[in-house]
Amino acid sequence: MNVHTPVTREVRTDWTRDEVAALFDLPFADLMYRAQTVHRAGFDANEVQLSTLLSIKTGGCPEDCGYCSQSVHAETGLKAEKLMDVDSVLAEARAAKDAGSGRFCMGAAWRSPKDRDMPKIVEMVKGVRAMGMETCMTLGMLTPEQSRQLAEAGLDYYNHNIDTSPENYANVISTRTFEDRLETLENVRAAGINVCSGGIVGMGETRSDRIGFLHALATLPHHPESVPINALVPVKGTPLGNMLAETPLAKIDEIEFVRTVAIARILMPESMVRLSAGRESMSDSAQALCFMAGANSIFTGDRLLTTPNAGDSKDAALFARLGVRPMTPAPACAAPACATEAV
Ligand code: SAM
Ligand code: DTB
Ligand code: SF4
Repeated sequence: MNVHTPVTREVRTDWTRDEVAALFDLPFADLMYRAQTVHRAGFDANEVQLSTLLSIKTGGCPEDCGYCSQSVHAETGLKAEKLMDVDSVLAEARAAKDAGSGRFCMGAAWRSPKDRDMPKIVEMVKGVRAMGMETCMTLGMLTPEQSRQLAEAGLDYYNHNIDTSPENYANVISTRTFEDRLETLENVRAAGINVCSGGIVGMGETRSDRIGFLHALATLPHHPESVPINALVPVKGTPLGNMLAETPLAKIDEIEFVRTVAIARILMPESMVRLSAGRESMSDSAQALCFMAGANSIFTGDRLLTTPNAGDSKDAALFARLGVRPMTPAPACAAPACATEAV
């Protein structure tokens, strides 16, 4: 691949690893040119979609994800809490809507939801949707039946990240497999819910892992509608947070992060690419490069799930400097529930 290879916005699920590797090898300006061309063919390059996160069930998670503050295996001192009540969740959603957010993403520190939790979860989805916001949940692994229940409640998106390459997965998480993740993604897709799936870079992985990670996403039978690209938020007391504290040079180079975003955009031209966790420690210039590379969504507010986020006033200032507008109304939703109800 070189600057003369034609740039197309064709949606392909047959990308080869060699093609992804060739994109990573491009000179930066050529890569940005390709990403911009693909991005501008499908989106308004000055619009960014806003989503807001809420941790509806914090801490005490039995999984051992090496990056996560909420794992019982980590020593982060985070206090485990019970599932929030529906009214408190709806009050937070209302505040997010009033602050201009279009999508409300509710996250739970579970391996998978218990059937006894489902009625409350369903009420949360219905309540947020009734406010006219898009809904997203991330609750861990789902069965086909749980996926069906969430689809029936009107859930627009389900977030379930593949996190890293198949070959690096066991270095990061040992309590489930990459295939377990794919199985939930299949269940969600089969239920007709839009898929949100991405991962984390900056965990000390190799470029080959970043290639494998993006290749795995781009060769799913359907590209995820949303692709969150997180930069690791190093949390003291987690294996990966401790690793970064001991070897600061393992921190991902910002240019390599921007490359990862640009390649996600090129491989999945119709997906929303979200510049997710990690913005708090990123320079404005690096964020601007990510938007130029085709990122067109962020998490707003001053908190992600358990760690700080850039915050609304910082984002408003950045948007003003860049001439970026929040995407309103929310992009058309393809979930079956959207066809029947006004959003
Ligand atoms: N328990 C559910 C699960 O794992 O699917 C949902 C919540 S989990 C916190 C959602 C995602 O957040 C993870 O898959 C991971 O990609 C991301 N994440 C968690 N901790 C992070 C960190 N410290 N830095 C960056 N991303 C993180
Ligand atoms: C995703 O890819 N990133 C969000 C969301 N999906 C659920 C979570 C980021 C979590 C960052 C660490 C924390 O705040 O605990
Ligand atoms: Fe649990 Fe999700 Fe954190 Fe993993 S990422 S420990 S599954 S909350």
